[in-house]
This record gives sequence, C-alpha cells and structure tokens, in this order.
Amino acid sequence: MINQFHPFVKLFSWLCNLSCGKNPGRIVVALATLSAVVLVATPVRADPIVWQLTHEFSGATPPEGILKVILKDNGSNTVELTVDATLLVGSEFVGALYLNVDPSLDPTGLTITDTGGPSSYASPSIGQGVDAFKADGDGFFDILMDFDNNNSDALSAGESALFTIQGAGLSQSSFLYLSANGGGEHGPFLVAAHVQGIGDDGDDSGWVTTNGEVPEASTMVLFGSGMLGLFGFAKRRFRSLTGR
Ligand SMILES: [Ca+2]
Ligand SMILES: [Ca+2]
Repeated sequence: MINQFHPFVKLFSWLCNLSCGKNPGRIVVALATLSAVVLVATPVRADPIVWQLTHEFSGATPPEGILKVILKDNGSNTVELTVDATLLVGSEFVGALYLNVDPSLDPTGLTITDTGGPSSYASPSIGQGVDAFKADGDGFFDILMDFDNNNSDALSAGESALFTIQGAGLSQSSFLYLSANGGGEHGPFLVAAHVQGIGDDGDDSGWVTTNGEVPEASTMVLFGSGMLGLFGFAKRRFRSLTGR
C-alpha cells in the first residue's frame, strides 16, 4: 500500500518542490522522471536463457536431435541449469557440457549441485577452473560437466538433468560470456557440448553449440533506448509548455 511515507511518494514531493512551482508543465517533467526512477528501480525479471545447440562446429557428425541448455534465475544468487536431452533421438546421449562464467566471478567458488532431475543418470563429474577445459580443439571454458557414457547411467535421448549453481553475485546472465581462444579455427562460443551415440550404429559423435544469439543483451539495449526516449519526450514537453 502506498502512503505518504512510501519512498516514491517522498521522491515525487521532493521533485515537485524542486521543479514544479506554479507551472503545471514542470509536473510533466517531474512525473516522467518519477516513472523513469520507478522503472529503473524495479528489477527486470529476464526470461530464462534457452540455448538450442543446433550447430555442429568440429566437422564431425551433427546429432539428428537437438540438445537444449536452459539457465534460469532462481533468486538468492542461484541459477537453475537444465541439460535437456528430451529432443535427442535414438541412441544419442550427452557426453559432456562446457559453460563459461563472467570473468569477474571465480568458477572454483561456485557450488554446483545435482538436484536429481526427472530422469535416471549418474551425476556427472564436474570440473571448475578459469579457462581450464577445452571443447574439442576450439575454445577454453570454465565449467566442464562430464556425464557417464554407459547405458542407463548416461543422460540419453528423452532424458533431462537438473542442477543448481550458486555463488556470490551469480545470475543467469553470468553465463553469457564467450570461451577463451583455444587456438582452433572455430569459436569463441557461449556454450559447447559433446553429443555421442550418433548415427545408425551409434558410434559417431559431434560437438555442438548455439548460433551465438544473446537475446538478453538486445533486450537491455531496447530497454535503455526506451528510457532515453522517455527523457527526450519529457524534455520536449517541458520546452513546449514553458517556451524554453
Ligand atoms: Ca572463461
Ligand atoms: Ca539415463
């Protein structure tokens, strides 16, 4: 409930005292400024990051199905990671997943917990280190999740695995960083995975990644442009009403 002690009410009173006087035109400026402050102060809950790893980058065999990786803010510096193999097909399974982390965060300080997804798979062995893990010949990553290759312990077609990743300052956008140069001719990449069990005999494998889209960054640019537009409108309105 908004009352006279609400910080935004206080801010509006302050803006009015500062700029409105007896001129109603200045109220427009005060209102626009207040709206901008409220919008900026309201946390934007980003849509989850959904990567479809449809691009085979090593020249090996692309899977027939699609591996998806989903990162979702879970509050309290925690991000939920889904390694979604439900759209892989046949004998395809996830061999390994490689992720990057914001260079200002220490990947070894992150707590990665297998929360036991809806499927049967053995917990992957997890490596964490700055630019420590090379995906094929292309790019060094900060986190490696090495899944089991054997039978029901594998993360196979139709299955998905769930994890939480927790660390100071961590959010889903902490994973929107590119791999470090690995000396190969491809990349850098946001994410990489080794998919195995590909082909009729199930003995082929491929290295897959996204096509490099980063939707959250463009959303932020649009949001910023909107704010600039609002300020521009308020300024023009103020000038037209005051003749300044
Ligand atoms: Ca890195
Ligand atoms: Ca399995």
